[in-house]
Amino acid sequence: MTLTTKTTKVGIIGAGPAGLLLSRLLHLQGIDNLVLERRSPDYVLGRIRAGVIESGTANILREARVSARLDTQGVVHNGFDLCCNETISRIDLKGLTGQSVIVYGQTEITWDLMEALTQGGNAPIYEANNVTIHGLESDQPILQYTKDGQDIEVHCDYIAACDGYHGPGRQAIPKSVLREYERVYPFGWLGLLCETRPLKELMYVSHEKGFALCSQRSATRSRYYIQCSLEEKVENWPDERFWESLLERLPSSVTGSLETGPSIEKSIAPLRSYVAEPMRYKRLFLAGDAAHIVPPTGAKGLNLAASDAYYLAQAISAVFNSKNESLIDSYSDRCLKRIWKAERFSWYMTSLLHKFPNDDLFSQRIQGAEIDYVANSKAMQMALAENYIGLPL
Ligand code: FAS
Ligand code: PHB
Repeated sequence: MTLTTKTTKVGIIGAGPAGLLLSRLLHLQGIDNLVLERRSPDYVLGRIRAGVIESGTANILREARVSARLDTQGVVHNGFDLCCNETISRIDLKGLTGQSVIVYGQTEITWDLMEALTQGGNAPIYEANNVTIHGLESDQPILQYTKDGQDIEVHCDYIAACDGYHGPGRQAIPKSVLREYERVYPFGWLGLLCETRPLKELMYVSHEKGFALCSQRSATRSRYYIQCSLEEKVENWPDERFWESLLERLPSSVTGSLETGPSIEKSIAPLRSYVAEPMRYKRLFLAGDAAHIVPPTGAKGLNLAASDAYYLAQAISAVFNSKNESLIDSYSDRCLKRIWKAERFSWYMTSLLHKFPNDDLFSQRIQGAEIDYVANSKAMQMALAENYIGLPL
């Protein structure tokens, strides 16, 4: 079989938010790049994930000139509710920080980025199989892949592994170099998407039966989650059982007005905190879930993927456009400072609001006192709010 050879400045693995955004930002800086995605565009768009966009992320998307739908269809949220039993405490994001978040689905951001790349003549290569990384010890690392029966290799100046938690990028860093930090939570989230009118604002609930979250995608599309055990299977959760479990966890002032309806998507996601350091090895860079995972309780996953892509695009642009390597040398440390603060906040929100099966009575009392403290302390609510809207880039 003949081998086809291509060259590019930046070879990007993965067409999720990190890879697509990095490709778009580099393209706008006139830096040639190529995205290799193993799945089809429909498969990537079919993954239902994040929903809360930090103001910093919205500004990055504006800089990438992909924010037209975000700015017209995204729903600005000035606060959210924290509930425990029948007590509802509103965290007034706007009043406490002067900033808001935007509710706009990750699927829509992915679509906006795919559309912009295609319009710009830089569409990802989808269904690129068996992507492997070679020559990392050289100045011209190589990505190899197969497509339509063809073996292709891409000679790159840099490789960006935006290939998520299970991708090959992180595996290419020698074990002697890589440091991994992990916390696996003893529960997951069962999520349901439906075409119903959502609650006015997001509602995070701590309940003896477990955590619940009422979120949304638009004025007519809602997203709900309930904490579930890791042994659960989505096929054992008909819609009726999901609604019953959700409603019993919500305050009675809400259950009467919550509109239920048939699910259009249902899935279970395990929760973990994970960080891989460093996020650079020679000419290989990690960005997004390839380097870190947060439990979704803090709504940080997608936003961290965006800030990694933003920092990496800045760093690579400085090399090619200003012959300045300082940003690329500090990329990993710069990302990790932000990542670890988001890991802390996501761990805190998860520890605050979920039922931990093996918690002793003392831990349960401490958790109750923490929730009560947050509900009654402006200082604690300010700390929550400044993390939720996103720490400065
Ligand atoms: P992604 O995983 O999105 O993208 C990686 C891409 O690389 C994928 O398209 C994959 O197909 C591709 N790839 C992998 N291996 C490859 C290979 N060998 N060759 C080529 N391509 C390859 N975050 C929130 O903020 N809120 C949420 O509610 C939330 N819910 C989530 C639910 C689930 C089930 C999961 C898994 C994550 C959730 N997240 C949530 C986090 C999520 O939004 C991620 O942070 C975000 O998708 C990260 O984007 P990427 O880093 O681009 O990784
Ligand atoms: C969502 O809408 O999917 C969502 C919102 C807030 C979170 C997690 C998920 O903290």
